[in-house]
Amino acid sequence: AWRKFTPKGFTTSEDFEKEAVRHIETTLARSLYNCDEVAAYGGTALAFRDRLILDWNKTQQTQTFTDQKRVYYLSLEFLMGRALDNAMLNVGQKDSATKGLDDLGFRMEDIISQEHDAALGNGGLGRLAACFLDSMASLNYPAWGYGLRYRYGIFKQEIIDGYQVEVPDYWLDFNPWEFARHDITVDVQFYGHVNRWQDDEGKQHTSWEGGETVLAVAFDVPVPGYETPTCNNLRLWGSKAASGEFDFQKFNSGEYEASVADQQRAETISAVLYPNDNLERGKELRLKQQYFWCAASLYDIVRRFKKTKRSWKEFPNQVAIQLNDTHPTLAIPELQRILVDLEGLEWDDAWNIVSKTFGYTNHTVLPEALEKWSVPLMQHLLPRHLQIIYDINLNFLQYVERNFPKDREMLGRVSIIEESNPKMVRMAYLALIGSHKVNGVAELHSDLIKTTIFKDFVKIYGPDKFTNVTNASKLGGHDFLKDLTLLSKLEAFVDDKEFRKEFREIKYANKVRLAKHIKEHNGVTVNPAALFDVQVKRIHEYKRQQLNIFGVIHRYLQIKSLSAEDRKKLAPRVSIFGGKAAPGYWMAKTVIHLINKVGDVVNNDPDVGDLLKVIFLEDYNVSKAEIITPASDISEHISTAGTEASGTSNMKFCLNGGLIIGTCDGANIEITREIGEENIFLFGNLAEDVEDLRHGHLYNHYELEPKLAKVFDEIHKGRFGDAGAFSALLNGIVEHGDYYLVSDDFASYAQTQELIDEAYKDTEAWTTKAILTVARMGFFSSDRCIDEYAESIWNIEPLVQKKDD
Ligand code: 26M
Repeated sequence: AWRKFTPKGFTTSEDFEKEAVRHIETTLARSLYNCDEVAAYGGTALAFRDRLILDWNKTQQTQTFTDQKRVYYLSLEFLMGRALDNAMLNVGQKDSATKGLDDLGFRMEDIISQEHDAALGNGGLGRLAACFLDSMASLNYPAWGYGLRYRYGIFKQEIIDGYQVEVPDYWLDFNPWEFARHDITVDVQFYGHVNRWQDDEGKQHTSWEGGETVLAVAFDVPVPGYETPTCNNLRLWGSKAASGEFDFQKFNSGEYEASVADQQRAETISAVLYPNDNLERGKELRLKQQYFWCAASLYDIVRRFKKTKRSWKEFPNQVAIQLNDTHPTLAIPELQRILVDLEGLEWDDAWNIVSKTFGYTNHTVLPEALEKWSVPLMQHLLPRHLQIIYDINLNFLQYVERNFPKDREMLGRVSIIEESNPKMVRMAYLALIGSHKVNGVAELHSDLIKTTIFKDFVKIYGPDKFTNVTNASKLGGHDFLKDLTLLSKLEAFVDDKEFRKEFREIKYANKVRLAKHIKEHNGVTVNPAALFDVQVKRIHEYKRQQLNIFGVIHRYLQIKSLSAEDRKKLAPRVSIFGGKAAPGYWMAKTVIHLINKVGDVVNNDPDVGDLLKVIFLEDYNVSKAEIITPASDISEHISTAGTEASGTSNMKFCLNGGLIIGTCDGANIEITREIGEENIFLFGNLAEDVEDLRHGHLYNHYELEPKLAKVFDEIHKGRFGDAGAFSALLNGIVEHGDYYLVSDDFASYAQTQELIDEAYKDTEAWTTKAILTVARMGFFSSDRCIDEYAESIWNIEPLVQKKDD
């Protein structure tokens, strides 16, 4: 609606053309007569960028003048995908541009696909951060994101002979969406030593001296809201050698090579995104990334606050900082250091400010994902921060001791320092102790953290420090409907014949589009009338892609056992997989290999034909998700109960008119509550039973589920290539305790898949389920989610801009 009052820039296809051509000829210095799709993309992006920038400047100016409380979202990952389509959707005028491009001889779809994904994230956590930025802008919250400007995002995945191969993702060649602010820099210090002294009045001082300095340079990315003039900022830090270190000292003293090496070492900090998802490996460079980014962001936030000349007491009234998992936890001791060492506040006054400022979101209970850093490493890299962490811990443990004098064991359990060899800093405890609120990301998950990893802390702080904010998703340009508040109105159309027909036609068209993609990329012809069964997400044992592929093999064996006559009664299915394995995660890579081998056999078996196809889609990412998600009939969210904190693609699939098969885990439970249990296919053991089942595996003899045993026999016989390649995968289940309960859940899974086959045959009933699902998903809008954070954690208000004159 704001657009109607603020007709800046072009509003017709002719005006768009003028702007795009001007940029192609001048900004890009390309002559029109050899204008290719790359240049047309550049011209289009720059034309829309101009419109964003005006809003962006205005928004930032208004936020500065109004000076109300702001929220800073600290995340090492922002999985943004492509920006142009989003900019067009938010600014409006996509139709003018489409028409204009058509006049110039281009198709909008081809131009959009020229853009490189901004793939600065691994999976759910990074994608959530991107959705949050979008909603914070759409709802007019004064909010900034802070992250790292990786030169290489998540690797590109190639599948060669059925194996994953990683290729670097260099994405910055031409990025019109970032603005280098070479004048906005921060010196970030590493290593060195701590100095303590007393001044003339006897006051203690502490300073951190020596070591090396790396320069953080700001790169700003505009974040436009949907149908609002608010345009927020995402500030990404790039690392550079601090001048002085490079050009003067060493360069002039003839140490040219050493100075180049210094420069490269500095630039290495922001060079690459660590490609682990839910796994912590304790690498020094990762810790350097974390401190570099926390220090630069905190300096920037404090600098902005100091310009207002307010007293330090007011800091938490002006600033909320949200920690996206424990990755930014060093921001806590860093703010304490700034206040005590640099600004001269008393420890307790400073700590009061710090712990009112931060909120911490936990995204996982998997033990291997909980961040711990070795004390010797921290001592070496961040000597002053380690001292501060010890002091925070001392104060905390004294408080615990006073309040729980009888429970001596508790002190060791809740200490920030784990007394192992080497000693370790438990980042989740530090994040919790230094924050005023801790939240989980779905109801079950928020309950689980209170009864497992943070159990003692509920006793210490009481339950009110802990809360739940269920994750959510954003509806983008390719989705069924754009306005989630209108979703519920759909329910009234569930019996409308015309609507039902159109609904099915859209789904079918989306499946045709995906079938075309599969033909082009996998060389396999799939029938768009078949049931499309999709599992796309990071490959991880807890997400159980192995359960899915074993189910596919089971289906294949069943088809093979039937007569040609009986086969005709079966429902045709396409099983579609996609997702990246962390490069060092061998079990996950084995699962990818098995899926591809099964595909080779099944897709070329003339007995099977259209009844079953198995597809692995290479390099699953945000822009591919835009093609895959709307084309699914069923998607799989089948983690071992209690392991998937929330999941967000489950919501995305439902919002796009697909049904889901899932376990009682993460947000699946709340999705069920919203859409009705008759509209979802749930199966498997419950979270409360998992511990006992695992225990039983370890201490009693256990039998493999019989149908699964048959599947394993066929793999052993070499039906899908050399069985040796899969022995670790099978042995984990047969001999090593089946930690993820694949066998325990197999019968229930296979049976539920049969129910799905039957349900899909009844097109009318299926359509009803799908429509009701979409209509009842309003709760899972990221706008709702951000309002909850704003109200219950950040205590901030929207800042609506005055109408332009
Ligand atoms: C840690 C150390 C070194 C390198 C990388 C990491 C790391 C990176 C990403 C650890 C965890 C990371 O992400 C975890 C994640 O994506 N969690 C998911 O968060 C989603 C949003 O809340 C949830 O929906 C998913 O259930 C949860 O798995």
